[in-house]
Amino acid sequence: MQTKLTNILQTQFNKTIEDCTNEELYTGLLMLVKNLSNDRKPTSTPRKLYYISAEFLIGKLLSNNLINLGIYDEIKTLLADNGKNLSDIEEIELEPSLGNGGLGRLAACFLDSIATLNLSGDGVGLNYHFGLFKQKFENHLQKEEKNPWITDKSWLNDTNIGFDVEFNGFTVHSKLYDIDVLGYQKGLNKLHLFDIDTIDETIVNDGISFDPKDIRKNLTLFLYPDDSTKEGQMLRIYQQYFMVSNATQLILMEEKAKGHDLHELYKYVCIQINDTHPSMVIPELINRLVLEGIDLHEAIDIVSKTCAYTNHTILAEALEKWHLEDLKQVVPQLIPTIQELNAIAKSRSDNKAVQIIDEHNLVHMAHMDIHFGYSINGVASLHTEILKNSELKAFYELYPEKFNNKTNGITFRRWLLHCNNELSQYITSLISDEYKTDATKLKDLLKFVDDETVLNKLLTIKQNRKQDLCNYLNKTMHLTLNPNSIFDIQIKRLHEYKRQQMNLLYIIQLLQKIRSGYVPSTPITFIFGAKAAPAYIIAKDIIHAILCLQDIIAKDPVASKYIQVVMVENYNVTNAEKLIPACDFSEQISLASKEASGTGNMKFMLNGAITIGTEDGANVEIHELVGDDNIYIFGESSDDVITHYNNNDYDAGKYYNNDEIIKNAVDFLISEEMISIGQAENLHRLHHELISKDWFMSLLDLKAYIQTKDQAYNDYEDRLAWAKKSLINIANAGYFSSDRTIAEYNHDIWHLDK
Ligand code: GL9
Repeated sequence: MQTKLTNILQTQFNKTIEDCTNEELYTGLLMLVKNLSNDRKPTSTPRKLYYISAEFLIGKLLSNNLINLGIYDEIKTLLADNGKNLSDIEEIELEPSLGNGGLGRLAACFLDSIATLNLSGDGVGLNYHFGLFKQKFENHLQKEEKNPWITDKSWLNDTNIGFDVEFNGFTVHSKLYDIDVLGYQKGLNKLHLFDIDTIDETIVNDGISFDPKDIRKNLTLFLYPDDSTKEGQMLRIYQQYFMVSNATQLILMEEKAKGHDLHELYKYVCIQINDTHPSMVIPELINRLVLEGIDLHEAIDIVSKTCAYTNHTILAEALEKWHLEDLKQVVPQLIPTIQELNAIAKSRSDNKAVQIIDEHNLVHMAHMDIHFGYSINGVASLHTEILKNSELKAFYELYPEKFNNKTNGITFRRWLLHCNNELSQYITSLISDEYKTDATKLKDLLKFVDDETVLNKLLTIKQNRKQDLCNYLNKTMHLTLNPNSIFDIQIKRLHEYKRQQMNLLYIIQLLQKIRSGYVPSTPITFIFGAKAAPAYIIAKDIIHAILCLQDIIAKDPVASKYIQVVMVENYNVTNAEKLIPACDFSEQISLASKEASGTGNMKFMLNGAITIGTEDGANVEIHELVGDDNIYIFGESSDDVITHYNNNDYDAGKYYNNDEIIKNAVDFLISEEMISIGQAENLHRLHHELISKDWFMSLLDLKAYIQTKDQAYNDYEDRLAWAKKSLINIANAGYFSSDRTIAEYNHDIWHLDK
């Protein structure tokens, strides 16, 4: 490697490693990785998967590519020998923010595992120039700024491929950029990101506004933007059609080049529809097969055997429904096909719940996916059960054989080997490195549950990561954290169902307890990281309240000795990689039934944090794996929550009025103290929301949450017992490797190697 790298640097900059700047070294490493990718054998299986997704939250790629090429240690040492630091060079890379959260990050983990299992499977998505906004805090409020990430030195490779995409009245020409996806030790696939060459970046001032008048200048500027306005919704339709029309043309181009018979497309191709954003691929592919001379009904049959759909949420607002009229305005060519599909669906069932076009002329994209896809899966076992038994019950009765569960997973390359190298190496020293390709081998760690040397070492590694996080936050955000405090972390999108507001209320009641004389045994640092959708008012109010409380506690001479609140700015993949390994308590406190799976919960567990959570999403499976003693579970069950919704009998006011602790905590939001540093309007709005609506029932579980957390903090004091819990979590995390998830997708849905 040394010769290869020095040659590149010599030709590019006429310099040695030692003389290069970090920027030059970054460029050199980028070129080295690209060269090595070219030497690698691409995957080739009889069938090929196209994973179409509006989001791929890939994170920075340098280190992961070095790891997957097996040259990370070598390069790190080589640089160090020349006075250079690989982590400083990593800083140069900009993180592409091509996703919102879990759904997009899952797609990125999946690409890593598909390549690692040596399966042919490419991602297809869009090349958003500014991605999701960059979050800034100003006056305790979230501000959105643009987030450019594309530079001339990037992982994007130009291709000569482009297609015409027709909209009502105009055509745009696309341009395809590819990113190589390197599997661990073997496998090479591609992430295809489509763009247009007429995009105009200068239209943008802030991180969210665009000019809706000319789609050709706006189409790929942002990750699907604010859909609270009509313009925002229309732009989403344009983006989605642009994505799937390009995907379809790419697939047909590749299939023809392979000489495959399009009548048998399903034998060679599988399309995974990641949530409902790519659903228009169904009518688009039907139309294009018809253009190839295939009869309409045969085309529908072919597509039905080619497409599979993953559902990622039961939140109704996230399941896309478009007005037929709006679709007609953007893509009139799809309307007759959608109407035909609707007619077929009606002939299969007259149940209104399964219609594609409803009585308000809304087109239900998920319904189209279920009727005309051959598989539908949820992302954790509880979630799939809820789909089958309530949300999509009518569909399950119609097509029981199509439903299946695929519990999410995470790539251990990024979420252990890269982000916690010391832990990974220590595990290797205990049980060999077989767990890197077979994650179930982590179970061998259970031999050491009572080994004090091992337990102490785990505590030391955790302490090292906490110190690393302190240094990082100090350098990047000028925050000072106490490395000897408990790190209690909630990082995820800001949404009421995830209940950051319940965590906030816990902290408030603890502050009040400390002010009346209580002294915690160990100080606690409460860390949050979350972006709120720009138009989601209550979510932004919750951020505001957290930031105000952060200030109040910091200024309180007594309370600040014991507790600190820190809201990390611009939460993203890069800072998740620092936060997760440093965590003691993983907050997974969504209202039961609402979090389809969660994947942060898995990353924390793998890094030895203990979960405090509800019986929701994949928490249920974590609980089953680690047992009652190694997780803190609280709150009402999903069945009871669903019953509350069905009976419409939840009354937040009752909980507020009947409990002093709850009342005092909630009222603190509109106390003199809060209002004097925050915005009265926002704080009153949040207060009012909590006591009158509280749609996601944070007051319902608050008492149980307080008790459980107090117990958990108490247990933390016995350090060896705590380390044992930690070890049991790590040892049982193997199930959540995305290699396992992808092997299941392949075995049950894709059949790529058969
Ligand atoms: C989500 C679910 O909410 C998560 O529970 C799940 O883990 C992921 C991946 O399956 O999918 N569905 C969804 O719409 N998002 C998810 O994270 N949203 C975002 O990514 C913002």
